[in-house]
Amino acid sequence: MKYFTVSDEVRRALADNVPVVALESTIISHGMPYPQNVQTALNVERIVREKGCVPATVAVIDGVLTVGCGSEQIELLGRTGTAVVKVSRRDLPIVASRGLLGATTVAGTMYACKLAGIEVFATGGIGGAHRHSETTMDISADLDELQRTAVTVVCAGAKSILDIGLTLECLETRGVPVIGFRTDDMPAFYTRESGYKAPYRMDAAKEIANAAAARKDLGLEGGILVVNPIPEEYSMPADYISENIDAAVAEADRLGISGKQLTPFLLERISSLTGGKSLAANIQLVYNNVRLACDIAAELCARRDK
Ligand code: PSU
Ligand code: MN
Repeated sequence: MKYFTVSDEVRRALADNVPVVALESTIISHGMPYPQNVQTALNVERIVREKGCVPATVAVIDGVLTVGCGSEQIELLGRTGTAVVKVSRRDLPIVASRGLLGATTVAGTMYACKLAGIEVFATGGIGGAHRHSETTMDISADLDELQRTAVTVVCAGAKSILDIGLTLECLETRGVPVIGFRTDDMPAFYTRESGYKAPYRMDAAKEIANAAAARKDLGLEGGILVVNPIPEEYSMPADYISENIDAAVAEADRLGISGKQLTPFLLERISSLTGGKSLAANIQLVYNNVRLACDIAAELCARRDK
C-alpha cells in the first residue's frame, strides 16, 4: 500500500504474538501543549515497553498513515501542534493524497489498527455526542468507528464537554459494549463519576479480553469501549472542573466554534482556565489507561498461545 506503513518493530511483534498497544496522535498535536505533549507521548511508549508490550503510535507522516512512529516523529507532531491536520476517518484520503502531516483521532487511529491488525488501543478521552447535538448533529466520528472497527479502546470516559447521556445512547444504538473497569459508574475523564452508570462492569483484564474474543467468535463487527476511571489521587473536584467546562462551552457557543475545531478549542480553554491543573490529571489518566491496555493486549496474546 502506497499510503500505509507499519514499523519493523510493530510488524515483528504482531508476527511473534507479542502484545501491541496502539496510541493516537491528536492527543499529542491538539490535546496538550508543547513540550508536555511530547514528554507524555514518550513516557507512554516507555510504560508500554516496561509492561513487555510494543507501542504503536499512529500518525500521518508526509501523507503516509504510519503505525509505529519514532521519537523524532513524535517530537515533530508535538512541536508543530495545532498546525498539524487533525485526521479523522474522513480526512485520511485528503492528507494522504496531499502528502501532509496529520495527527490521527480515535477514529483515524482505529482505522489504522484495522489495517495493521492491532486489537488494543489506549487514549485519554474519546469524542462523543456534544451538548445540544440533538440539534447540531455534532457527534464524533469516533462513535461510528467503534461501530464498525474491531478494536478494544481504553479511555477514561468522556469529558463533560460532551453530553455523556447522549453519548451512551449513541454507543448503545451503534452496538458498542461499554465496560467500566472496576467501577459501576461511567467516568467523566477528570472525575470518577458522571452521574451515569456504565452499562457493564469488569474487574480483570482477562474478562475484557474474553469479551473481545467472544465478539470476534460471534462475527460481530465493531469494537469495545473500556472506561477506566482516573485514579482517585489524581481526580479533580467535580464542582471546580464542571464550572470551568461550562465556561469553556459557553465561550465556544459565543464565538460560534463548530466542526473539527470544537473539541481542540474546548480542551485548550479548560487547560488554561484551570491553570494547567487539568493537564496534570490528563497526563496521569493516560498512563493509567495505557497500563490497562497492556494487560488486555497481553491477555489476548496469551489466549492465542493456547
Ligand atoms: N477528548 C479528549 N482529548 C482528546 C480528544 C478528545 O479529552 O485529545 C481528541 C481525540 O483524538 C478524539 C478527538 O478522537 O479529539 C475527537 O474529536 P472530534 O470531537 O472532533 O471528533
Ligand atoms: Mn465534531
